[in-house]
Amino acid sequence: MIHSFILTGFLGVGKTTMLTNTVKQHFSDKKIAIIVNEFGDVGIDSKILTNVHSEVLEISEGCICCKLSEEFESGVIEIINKYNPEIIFVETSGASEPFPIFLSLQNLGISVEGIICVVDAKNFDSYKDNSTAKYQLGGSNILVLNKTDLVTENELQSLKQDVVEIKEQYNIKNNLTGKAIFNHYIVREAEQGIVGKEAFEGVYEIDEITDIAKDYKHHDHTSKDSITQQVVYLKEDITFDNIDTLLKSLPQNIYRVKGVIKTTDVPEPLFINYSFGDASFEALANYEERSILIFIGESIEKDMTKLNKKFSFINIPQFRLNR
Ligand SMILES: Nc1nc2c(ncn2[C@@H]2O[C@H](COP(=O)(O)OP(=O)(O)O)[C@@H](O)[C@H]2O)c(=O)[nH]1
Ligand SMILES: [Mg+2]
Repeated sequence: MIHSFILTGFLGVGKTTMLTNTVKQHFSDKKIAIIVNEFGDVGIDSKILTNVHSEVLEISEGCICCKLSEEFESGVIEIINKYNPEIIFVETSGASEPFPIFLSLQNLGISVEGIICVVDAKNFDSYKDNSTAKYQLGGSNILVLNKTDLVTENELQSLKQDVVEIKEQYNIKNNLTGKAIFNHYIVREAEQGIVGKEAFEGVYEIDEITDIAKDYKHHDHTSKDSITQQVVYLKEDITFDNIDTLLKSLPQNIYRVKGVIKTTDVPEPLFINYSFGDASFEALANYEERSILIFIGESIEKDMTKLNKKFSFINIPQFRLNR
């Protein structure tokens, strides 16, 4: 039987980092395949991940939890046929809930060993009121508090209380019996997504939770805090300073920016990873395409109009990755 883990957690909390830094180490004796569905991704995570893992399939667009279950399921079948993996890791979009993906995997006869919710210890307060973030906690059974390097011990303890409180409140329940679906859950701490192997072991008996969610109600993504994206090309003569200015000028409701940019003053193309005010840059060889950025956040339309004017972006309204 094929086993699987689902990685959930809000935008930019460190899911890909965990896949890159931990997973391969713990499962070096197993054949692993990875499926990534970063919200509105432009194929960037998979570029990073394929440096570490050879079997990466990207489901590139939209939110697998609501629209794409067919595409997701056929993607899983594709990766099984191609690589015959023993374990599949699914990194879900930061804007989706894990439970429908859990059901899809179960439909395909794949055993789900754990649903890992990565939490950003530093930025949890900025996103904890988002309804998707709450359901991500409620729908998981392994909670990993990541980015612990960015908070004090006291902050970490109070964060843990907040997280557990929300977890308890949003813990998904069997509609028929009213009982919690996960008989127990664990909380772990991590830095750069590094967690011990025990976090992946024997958290609950999956058999207990088959058939539970026939009436599962997917919550409404069109609510006011639903998450949207905008993908843009950049003009060619941008400098590194321009990018810096751009990132520093972003409003708080734009949580996440990713992309690959070519500047006039840094020789190599740079992979940009921005979340909640912090940006990291990584040189990316072999990127031949145009500079592209994706902005993700809540109600970002007006802000994007302003940014578009200021930085002369070229909007790509219906972005699709060419595969
Ligand atoms: N300081 C710090 N930064 C982290 C940690 N984990 C991830 N990051 C950074 O957070 C950003 C988002 O991480 P990523 O794994 O892409 O998030 P994802 O959207 O959940 O997949 C990247 O710039 C990472 O380098 C951590 O433990 N500490
Ligand atoms: Mg990611």
